[in-house]
Amino acid sequence: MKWGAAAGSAAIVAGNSLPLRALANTPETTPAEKREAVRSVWSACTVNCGSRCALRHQVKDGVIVATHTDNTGDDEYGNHQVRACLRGRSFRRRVYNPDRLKYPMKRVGNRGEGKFERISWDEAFDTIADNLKRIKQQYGNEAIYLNYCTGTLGGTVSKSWPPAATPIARLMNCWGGYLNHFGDYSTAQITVGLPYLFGGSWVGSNCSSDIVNTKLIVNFGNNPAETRMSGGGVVYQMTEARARSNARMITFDPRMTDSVLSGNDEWVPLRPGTDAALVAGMAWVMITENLVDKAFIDRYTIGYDEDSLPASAPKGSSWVSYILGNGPDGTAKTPAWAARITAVPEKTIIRLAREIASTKPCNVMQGWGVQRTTNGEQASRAICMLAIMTGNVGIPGGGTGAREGSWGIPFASFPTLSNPVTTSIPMFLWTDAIHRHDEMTALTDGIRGADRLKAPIKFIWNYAGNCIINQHADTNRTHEILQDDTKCEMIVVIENHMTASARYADILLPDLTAAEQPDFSTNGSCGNMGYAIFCDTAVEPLHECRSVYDMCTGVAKRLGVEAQYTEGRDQEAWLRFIYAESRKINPELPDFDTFRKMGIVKQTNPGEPHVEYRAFRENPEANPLATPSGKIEIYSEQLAQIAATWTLKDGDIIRPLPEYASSWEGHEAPHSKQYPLQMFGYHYKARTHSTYGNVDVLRDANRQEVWLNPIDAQARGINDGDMLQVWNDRGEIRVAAKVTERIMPGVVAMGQGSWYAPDRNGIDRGACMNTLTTQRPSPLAKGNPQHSNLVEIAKA
Ligand SMILES: Nc1nc2c(c(=O)[nH]1)N[C@H]1C(S)=C(S)[C@@H](COP(=O)(O)OP(=O)(O)OC[C@H]3O[C@@H](n4cnc5c(=O)[nH]c(N)nc54)[C@H](O)[C@@H]3O)O[C@H]1N2
Ligand SMILES: Nc1nc2c(c(=O)[nH]1)N[C@H]1C(S)=C(S)[C@@H](COP(=O)(O)OP(=O)(O)OC[C@H]3O[C@@H](n4cnc5c(=O)[nH]c(N)nc54)[C@H](O)[C@@H]3O)O[C@H]1N2
Ligand code: SF4
Ligand SMILES: [Mo]
Repeated sequence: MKWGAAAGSAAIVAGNSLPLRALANTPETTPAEKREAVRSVWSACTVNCGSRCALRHQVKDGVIVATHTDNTGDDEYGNHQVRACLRGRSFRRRVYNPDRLKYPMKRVGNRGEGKFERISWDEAFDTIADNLKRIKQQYGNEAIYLNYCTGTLGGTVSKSWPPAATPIARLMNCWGGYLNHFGDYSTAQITVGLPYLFGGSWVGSNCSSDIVNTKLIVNFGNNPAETRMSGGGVVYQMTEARARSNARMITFDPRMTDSVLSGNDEWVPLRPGTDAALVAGMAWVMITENLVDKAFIDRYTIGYDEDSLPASAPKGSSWVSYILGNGPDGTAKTPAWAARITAVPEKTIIRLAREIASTKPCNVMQGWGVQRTTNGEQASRAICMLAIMTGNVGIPGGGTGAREGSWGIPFASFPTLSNPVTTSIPMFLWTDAIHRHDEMTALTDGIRGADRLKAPIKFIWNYAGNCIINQHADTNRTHEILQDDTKCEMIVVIENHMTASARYADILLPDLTAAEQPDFSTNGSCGNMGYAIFCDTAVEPLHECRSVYDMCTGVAKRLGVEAQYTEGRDQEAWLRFIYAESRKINPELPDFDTFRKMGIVKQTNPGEPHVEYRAFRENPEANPLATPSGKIEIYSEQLAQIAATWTLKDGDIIRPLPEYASSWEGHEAPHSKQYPLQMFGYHYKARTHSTYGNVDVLRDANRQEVWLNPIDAQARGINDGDMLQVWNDRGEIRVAAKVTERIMPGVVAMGQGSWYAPDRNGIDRGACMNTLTTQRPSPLAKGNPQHSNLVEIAKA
């Protein structure tokens, strides 16, 4: 939900007698296109970049010759065009890519070796169905797993994430179900962490359009200029809103990001994984200088000081006690203390704490890089403490400290039925569930819906994802686990391209791209203007490729559930059905054929931009939060309980307060002497994760390179452009150097998502970030700490 209508913002999806913006703007073929007899076909870029853009494929003689974007609306904010970035505009280079899969194949060599043999669709379906039946009989449906796959999460029938919303889920649900997962690689730690503060299942924040009401933005590692690049997306919303509010922005990030370059006012670099220490240092200033909004604290929170602690909490366990050094650790979290940990100067901490406390309203926000770390649950909660201490929660121009929210156009989804299997695993632990399922319980590994995992993963459906190897942590370890095909017995990969993960398939099925099939695409992170896109069939299916819906139908037939699966509908019939359902919940939508012609329908959220927890702020007694106390729980009894009962590894920290916790893979870890550089793989404009990574023009324009500070470069005799080796105990990569002051000393960074390409010695020439990351999960969410890595670097 968080990519569209953010969950928790149901109120804004309610009433919708909305003006349709685009009715008057049906797309027209330009005179130039007419002369060349070029057809313009509406489609969309459905990848997982958090945005979602309209594309108009220009088709001549059955071939896409160019791709344009939205031409409806105008340049006016609020009626703006949903313009695609360079990735979407290069869509045809994915359709006609040399890596494109042409026909079904089966593995003939070892897993990962990439040796395949062409087979027929019948043989592919038979093999899959036979193995499913055998595995179900031996291990039950719990042994069948739908892997995390976001390649086309922007589709409706072709949707690849969340697993429960996919056509594969519908197929498995007709036949006894599948092992599910919870959480995601994007937001595992923050999703689990913040509800202990605010309650509910997902904590959002004010809509990005609400920044018109903001005086100061305090940004922890949010980089919309790179991660929300659409013309209908957050970067545009924020730019326009700030142009109206003149809000100053302070960004805390180890890297001077593109967002900092394009309109930031102050960049404050800090060591990765130390945000919670910075917050604690600022809290010390606010408390000792009497700058805290005590009226807000007293009415809306518990656990701030000793008087508001719940009865079960020991003495000295309040936030104020922790900050002032009256808690169990006895350490005052002074700006000097915070400066030593974060590398942010003491004077800066004091100055910014005063500014943040005295400028209202102030929007404290965070990206998700902060929490994709070993202690991300703690760090994400700590950042929210700034919004809480300053009383900015629940007011226009303020925010919760979480990432910005978005409104979404009401639209129905593909019905996928319900899953009879209730067990689910943290998505990051799928490799563990292959080789040590018998150890995995609710208390050791956070298994949900059951006390323990009853069966190992024996069968993996991987539809539109590269997490079999590229995007999952520790490629070398994953490779080892998957080598033994008596453990996980069958991997089915449904893909467009021969990716790193496709090489690990036992059965590899060639899918259609979004340009070769009809579907709908709705609502990226788009501020106050939601939209739906009709993706039409621009060109006929290439080669022997088939749609995922047809593939599922083929397997359903062999499992004896074809009638339940299809209900007599083909893909177009399903689209008409879903659209009719959509018009029931959104009567303003035009009829199906008009929508098809229009291509994009835009609707604006009626009323003011969404303010998270507005009702609670207005009347907390009548509208309590969904926490046990109904208030913001700075001290969480639930977390105290978990900390006391779960089995944790050495160094794993779960605390009732949003304290700073030193990382077992951070600058204070013992092995930081051997590997002195902190490294993370940021989300890079060159690609959406690994998707578009094989488009040559994009690759040439955005090199794969590792950023390092001149001080670290000089110490190692490295010059800009040198080829480097980067390594730790988990693996080694080769990548070019970018020597730049845009990154702080002691920290190095590189775009994540580059294609894993190990040579004969296992050295990854593709410079995939995950050759260096760990499979050890974070303590509470059991999430992916893929931004917490220690490495060493030398000239190759
Ligand atoms: N080190 C590190 N690793 C990370 C992250 C990080 O920050 N650092 N980020 C994590 C995050 S947040 C995420 S969301 C995951 C994303 O991980 P994935 O969900 O694996 O995303 P992609 O790498 O884009 O892989 C999508 C795949 O789908 C394919 N695809 C695209 N369109 C279609 C289609 O229409 N049909 C089919 N069948 N296939 C299609 C693409 O070719 C591509 O191989 O990565 C995670 N991995
Ligand atoms: N172009 C492009 N856009 C994308 C994606 C993509 O792959 N490419 N992926 C999409 C997806 S699925 C997701 S989940 C989102 C991810 O969105 P995010 O998770 O927000 O993106 P990241 O680049 O991982 O992190 C944002 C910034 O955090 C900074 N950072 C790293 N560690 C720390 C830290 O400890 N503290 C602080 N304060 N900052 C830190 C990094 O410099 C980085 O620029 O992006 C989406 N958008
Ligand atoms: S990658 Fe994202 S921003 Fe770029 S065109 Fe696709 S949906 Fe739009
Ligand atoms: Mo993500």
